[in-house]
Amino acid sequence: MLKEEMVAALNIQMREEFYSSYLYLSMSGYFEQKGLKGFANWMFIQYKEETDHAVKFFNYLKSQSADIKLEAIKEPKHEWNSIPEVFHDTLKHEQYITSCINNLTDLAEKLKDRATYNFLQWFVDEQVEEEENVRDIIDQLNLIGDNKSALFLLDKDLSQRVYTPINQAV
Ligand code: OFO
Repeated sequence: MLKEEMVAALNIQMREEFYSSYLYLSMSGYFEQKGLKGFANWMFIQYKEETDHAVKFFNYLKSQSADIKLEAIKEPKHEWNSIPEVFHDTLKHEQYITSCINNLTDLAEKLKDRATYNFLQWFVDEQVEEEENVRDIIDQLNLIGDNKSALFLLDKDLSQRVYTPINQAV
């Protein structure tokens, strides 16, 4: 059985994952509006993955017969000044999520909650990959600069990203 402090923290993290999905859906809408279909596709898949992350927390809480509390999700930003700004916001957000996961891991250690500690390891690995993916896009955008043809090619490349559902089971 999970300790109350851990249940509360996991519920908060479930909300943060839903907020991530909300934020990336907002970014996808922004790119759609700009006619950047590939960027929009990349962000739309990001939205779906974040929803999967939230459901993974939901299922874990459920498996532990814990109290599930869906909290209000704040409104995400919906206007950006440039493509790089969107990805810098994305990286900043993912770094924040990494710090949340690390704090949860610390809490699991403090409470000697081995089950939750093990459950969180998937997210620890996932965050490394998430941050790396965003940094790669930022690097490409830096190389591209004002080159419209290169931007067109990157948009084409990002349109190839395909959604692969994660295993939501715990
Ligand atoms: Fe982006 O990994 Fe969940 O939030």
